[in-house]
This record gives sequence, structure tokens and C-alpha cells, in this order.
Amino acid sequence: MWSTQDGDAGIHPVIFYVYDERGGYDVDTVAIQVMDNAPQISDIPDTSLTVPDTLMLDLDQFVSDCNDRLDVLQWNVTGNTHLAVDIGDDRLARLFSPDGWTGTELVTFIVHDPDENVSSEECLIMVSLCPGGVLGDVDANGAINVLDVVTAINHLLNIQELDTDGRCRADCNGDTILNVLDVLGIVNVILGIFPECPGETVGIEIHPEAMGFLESLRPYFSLPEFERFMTMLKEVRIPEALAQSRNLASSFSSSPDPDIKKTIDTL
Ligand SMILES: [Ca+2]
Ligand SMILES: [Ca+2]
Ligand SMILES: [Ca+2]
Repeated sequence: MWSTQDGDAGIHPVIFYVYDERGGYDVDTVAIQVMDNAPQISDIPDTSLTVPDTLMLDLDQFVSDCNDRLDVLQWNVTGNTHLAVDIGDDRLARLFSPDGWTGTELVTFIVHDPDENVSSEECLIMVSLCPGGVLGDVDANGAINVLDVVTAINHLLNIQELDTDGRCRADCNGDTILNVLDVLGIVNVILGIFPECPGETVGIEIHPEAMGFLESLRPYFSLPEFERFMTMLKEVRIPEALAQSRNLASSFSSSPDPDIKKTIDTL
């Protein structure tokens, strides 16, 4: 007769010997598998959520328990500060961003069985305004860089059209219109002037460094293409606004003048 204690789960070889009176013997080995009564969570994959959608996770898909039915397991979640997570009696977790917050949050799902055995699993949730990635990461490769700017410009010039999700990611100021202001917004992020695309209808500030950055993209385009792009900048009067900013006494790049921002807002 055997008894087990915590930590005994696994396979244990037990060796039986049998002896006769004259010292002869035989031996055999039996493998005894001790089952763990605790629920076992399998990997809950990192996932993404688009605001304002609700992400549903069927938690039954991620757990097993050798001696309890899944409907008697109790779930809860910790680690969510921005995300709301509701887990119903149906063991469906519903995750959403109540304030429209975007970012990345690590949440921990915890499951108890009726014997108070516990198992837990971490899951990284990326919350964004667009499917596939954050604003500014036009090509959805996980980084915001010059290629995103070129990709957005290619769309504006009708060289290569973005799909719906790509257009969403390129709309840096979130006004559902794609134009050179969004390109400038992405450049501002690349240059570290802003930590991220604002994603709501706000003015994009125009900085001399950003214009210099755009000038440096000339080799990515043919001459007529680049000139068409420069014409687009002129059409929204960005060079004028920039010239105006250069006449200001204080440095525009370190402290953008609110009047200039207003100029751009009302263009
Ligand atoms: Ca159990
Ligand atoms: Ca990218
Ligand atoms: Ca826009």
C-alpha cells in the first residue's frame, strides 16, 4: 500500500524482488504513475485586442484536471490594471479596454479546483487601435521606423495601396483621413519627439527635424514621385508653417509654439 504527498506526481519505478528458501530470486520493475490532482493549465498564447472590441478566451481550452470536471474549476485573474476582465460561469474570459487604453499588459489567469489545488499562467495582451499592431507601425512588423514612413508615402502616392488594417495603422492622428500629417506624425515618433502616435484627432506638430527626415527619404523614390510628395506637403501648407516656426524667438523643436500647432489644426 502506498500513500503520496505533494510533489510526488510523476513516474516512479518500483522494483519487486522475490526470494526462495535457497537464496534464488527473481526481480521485476513496475512503473507507477502518480497523478497530480491539481488543474494543469497549458500555454495560454499571447494575444492582441483591438479597441473597442472584446476579446473572448474559452478557458476550458487551456486546462485539464485528472479528477475534477472543468465546470467545477474556479477562475480568476490578476495583473490587469488597464484591461477589464470578466470571467462568467461559462468559463469564458471577456477582456476589453474600458477607457480605450492601448498598450501591453501581462495578466495572470489562476484556476482553483475544489480541493484548493491551484495552477496559473501568464498571458501578454497587446491592446491597439488597429488590427495587427500599434499606430505608426504601418507594416506591422513590431517596429516603427523609416520603412513605415516609406510605406505610408507609397500609399499616398498610389504606388502601393495599403489594406484596411494598414491604413488604420498609418492614421497617426486617428482622424480616419490619411495624408502627409500622418506621415509627419510617424516621423515625430521615430525621432523621439513624441513617444507614440496620438491616435485621436489632434494636430500634428511640425518640427524642423521631421522635415529634414523627410528630405532624407529622397533616395527611396524616383524624382517625380518625390516631387509629388513634396507638392502634397505644400498643399497642406506645411513648409509655410515650418518657416513661420523658424521665425519664432524660442526654439520650436524643444518647445513647440501653441500658435503654430493651432495653425496646423485649422489648415
Ligand atoms: Ca483536481
Ligand atoms: Ca514597422
Ligand atoms: Ca490622419
